[in-house]
Amino acid sequence: MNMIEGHMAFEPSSDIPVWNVDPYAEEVLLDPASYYAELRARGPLVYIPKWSVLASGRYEETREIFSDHNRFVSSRGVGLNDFKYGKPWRPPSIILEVDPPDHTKTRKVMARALSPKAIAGLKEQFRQTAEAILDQLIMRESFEAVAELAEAFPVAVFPKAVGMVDSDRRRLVDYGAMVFNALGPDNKFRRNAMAMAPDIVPWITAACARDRLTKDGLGALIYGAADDGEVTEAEAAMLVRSFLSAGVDTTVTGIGNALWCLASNPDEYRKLRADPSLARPCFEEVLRFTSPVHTFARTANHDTQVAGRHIAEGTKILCVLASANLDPQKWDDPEVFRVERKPVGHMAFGAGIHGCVGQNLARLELETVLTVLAEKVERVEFAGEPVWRPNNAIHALDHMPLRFIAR
Ligand code: HEM
Ligand code: OVM
Repeated sequence: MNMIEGHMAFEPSSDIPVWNVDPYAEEVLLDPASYYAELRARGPLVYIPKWSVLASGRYEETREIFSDHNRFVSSRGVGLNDFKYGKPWRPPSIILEVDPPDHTKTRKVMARALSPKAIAGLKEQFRQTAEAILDQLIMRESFEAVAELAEAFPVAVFPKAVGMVDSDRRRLVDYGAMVFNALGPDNKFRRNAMAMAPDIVPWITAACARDRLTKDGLGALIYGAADDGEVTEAEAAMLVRSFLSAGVDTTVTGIGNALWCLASNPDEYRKLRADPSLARPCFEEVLRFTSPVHTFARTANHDTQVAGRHIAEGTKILCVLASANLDPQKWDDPEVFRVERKPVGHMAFGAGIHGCVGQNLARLELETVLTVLAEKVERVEFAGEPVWRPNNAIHALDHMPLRFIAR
């Protein structure tokens, strides 16, 4: 068997166009717009020989693939490696990287811990933290918004919400970078991230233990499900690991990308400032426009078809969520950022049974930051060039000098 990046290499059906592109090349990850546009233009599915994968960049088919967990499974990994053939870099997630019936039980426990009711009590703490951070940034001539706001806010509120007794900002952020880079090929981004594993993985694993969590946090709700016999003690630790895998880098990226959207579109910021109740729709538009997770993969578990094209068992399909969110067949003027758009049906949180279980918490974080921003800040301006950070699955800023002009 001819393997490539841990999955079976294959010849595509003759009606699928072949495109010699590397979606994981640095220049594509840094500035993906033309890759997305050409991917959509070439067809509903394209074959990329470099990694022997299909890619789906149109809205309709990306949604179809994500919505059918029977044909397009997650248990063989949601990156390039097919877990049927190789050992994953870490024990697989027991929610993200499983199918029903395994998924059903863990999803229920996580959904309860992240329900609107469970997170309602976090609101006041989130607001106070956002106010304190923004009050201090407004006093500055300029600041580096990725470290000082996009990272600072989630790292201040999220580990505390989970109930972690000792948090470590650098390790939490770097673990997210590892988890998401690991979904791509064995390129320099993945290798650089994996080099941090010996330091970070043992720290993360230890941080998930019951006795390292307070009794009043989201982590304790997961261990409560272990007490009730819904999951085992070991499964509870794995679900807390899912919080730490999925809950930091995603919201860090969401805040950074939101600030980038608003600094780039001053007229749109003016609308948010005039009506802070737009914070929620503004965040949804940020998600559509700059999807923090640009790509998740699925594996065809049987021979099947999409858009009439044959797909063989074992085929890896890159589902390019960021491209689906810019598809002109679905969205009017997709390349225009509009805070009032209300982009119902965007794919930035996925779709179907694996759709982001943390989305209520992500929305609470972003809504709080954007509301306080609109209340306190007259204008958001670049104070230097924003620089993006290449990652095999995340589209995030590396640094972005900003200036806040107080109201
Ligand atoms: C799943 C995006 C925040 C926890 C997902 C998926 C996406 C996503 C696209 C679907 C994965 C798939 O179908 O393979 C995002 C974005 C976020 C965010 C863009 C922030 C802006 C969070 C937060 C948490 C979280 C704050 C935890 C508190 C999870 C978990 C899953 C998931 C555990 C797996 C759900 C399942 O497989 O059933 N997220 N996420 N996410 N997310 Fe989020
Ligand atoms: C996890 C997880 C969930 C969502 C996203 C993610 C790839 C990881 O359960 O570990 O990052």
